[in-house]
Amino acid sequence: MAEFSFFPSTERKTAMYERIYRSLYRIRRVEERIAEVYPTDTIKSPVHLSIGQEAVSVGVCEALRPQDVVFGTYRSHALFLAKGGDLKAMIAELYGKVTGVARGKGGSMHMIDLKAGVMGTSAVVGTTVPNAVGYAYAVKYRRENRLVVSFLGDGGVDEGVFAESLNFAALKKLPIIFICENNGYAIHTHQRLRHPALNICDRAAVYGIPTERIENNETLRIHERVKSAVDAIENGGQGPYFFECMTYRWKEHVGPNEDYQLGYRSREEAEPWMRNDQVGVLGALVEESARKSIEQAVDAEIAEAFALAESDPFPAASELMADVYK
Ligand SMILES: Cc1ncc(C[n+]2csc(CCOP(=O)(O)OP(=O)(O)O)c2C)c(N)n1
Ligand SMILES: [Mg+2]
Repeated sequence: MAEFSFFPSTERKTAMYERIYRSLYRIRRVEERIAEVYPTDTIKSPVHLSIGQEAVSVGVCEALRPQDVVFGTYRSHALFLAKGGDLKAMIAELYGKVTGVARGKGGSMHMIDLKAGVMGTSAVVGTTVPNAVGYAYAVKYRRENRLVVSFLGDGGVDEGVFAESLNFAALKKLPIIFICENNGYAIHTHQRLRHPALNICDRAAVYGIPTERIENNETLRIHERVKSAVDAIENGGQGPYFFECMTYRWKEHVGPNEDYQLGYRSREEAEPWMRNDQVGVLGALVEESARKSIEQAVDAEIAEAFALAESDPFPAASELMADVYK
């Protein structure tokens, strides 16, 4: 894949670092607030937190244009926010309120914001991969100026539909970028116990798709590499591209707590990832007064979103069967 080849000016770099820091900090604080509120049982949805994995969504979305669209997994708070999804509607959804993204009926795993290009996320592992490929097929044949990004976990690779989708995307040379967030685990099962060969890129490469594994969860590196693929497609090149982004989930699979006591993984394994915390790394690249004003504004925005979600109404009982397809 071509090396990334633009050298941003100092002002552009400062603005970019501030934007990326704001996005990382905002996602982290939103999920920390969710974790704080969760034990009160006012949030009426299971929550799969992305704390520790924010770099992937933020690095990728910084490379996208507003018209580009994303499809995600049930662990998509970070993706939803990084792509510009409406924070108030997201939090209201977690509370089951009618002002939520799915009018309170979808919960945390079913995020959507069509205006922002978040086309949908799903509780069923692997299902949004063919959705994204189908969308990319339509984009190509309607000659639309946009591209599609399909997020999946290392567990999504275990679904048969992964192979079918990559095959079709490669065959039709679709404008799609696959982002596999490899956090090493599907629930409590390590990749070593599921895959005889650990390099997921090798699986995508058999379809002739250009692939790249990005180690170390570094936001700027992820951004730089994905931007080169976005630029290549934008400049008339063909997709798909496939990135395997190595990352790590700090909290339990589902819920607000840590789970190192369960024994399927150790805190020692997590520590190097925590030392490389991207919120801190990017925060150190932003001048202190700018950083403080970003943090103040974000904290106020989050407080308002949670307060509104608490006071907003639940859907009326008469809405129970509305928008339900069977
Ligand atoms: C089709 C299907 N099979 C099984 C499950 C149960 N399940 C929920 S999450 C999960 C693990 C997925 O792991 P991964 O894709 O790596 O995502 P991560 O949780 O690590 O973000 C499984 C097997 C499911 N939701 N859907
Ligand atoms: Mg995983």
